[in-house]
Amino acid sequence: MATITSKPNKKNTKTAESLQPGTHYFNFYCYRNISVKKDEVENLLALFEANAKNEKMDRSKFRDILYKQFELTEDILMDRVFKVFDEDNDGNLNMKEWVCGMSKFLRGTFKEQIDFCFKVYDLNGSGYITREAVQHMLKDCMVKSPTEEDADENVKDLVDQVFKKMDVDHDGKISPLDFKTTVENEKLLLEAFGKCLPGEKEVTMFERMLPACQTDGDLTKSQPH
Ligand SMILES: [Ca+2]
Ligand SMILES: [Ca+2]
Repeated sequence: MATITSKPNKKNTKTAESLQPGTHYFNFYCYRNISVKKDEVENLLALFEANAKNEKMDRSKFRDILYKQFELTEDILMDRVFKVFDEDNDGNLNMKEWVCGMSKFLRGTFKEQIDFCFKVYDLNGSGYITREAVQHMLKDCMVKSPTEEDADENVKDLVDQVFKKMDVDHDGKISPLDFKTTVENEKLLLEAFGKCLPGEKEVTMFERMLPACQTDGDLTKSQPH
């Protein structure tokens, strides 16, 4: 059984304090009017360190966490989530990218979630969600059709319907504003092209389990094979 042996250390405390501003994480919280130190960022950093080499987490370790902790399964979307986290685009996550990304991923406001999902669905990073991207993402979600031809036809119909709804300004691509306008009217469309955010239950379970990273706790599920 795998265990994480990262323990609190001064370096992490300092890094955690510098990374906390601007995130949805807390260094302190109040319990019955007593201020208690709650090292949320340190917990996140402990998990990071357990999965990182030379303070960098690679794509496969990150995907492992997405899959095991948050039940994301679509390869293409997991890769995009990684790219959205990887702000400097160097192919690895550093501590800041990890903490800021997790803050939005787990505790993002609705506005942050809209922005996050848009970036994930913008498969080629062009700043728009294209017809090709929608087709690609929806193809995997479709129920198997008897023939390839039927499948293509069904996807095409679906893409047409999507664009009728989401391409608000009818210019043939979904802009951030098109996406925001549509999702604000119909919240369920936030993850219209596939799961890329964790569910409430997964967030609760993850956050409950996270403090175990600060001790010799067992976090088997988040350990890569
Ligand atoms: Ca990076
Ligand atoms: Ca448009």
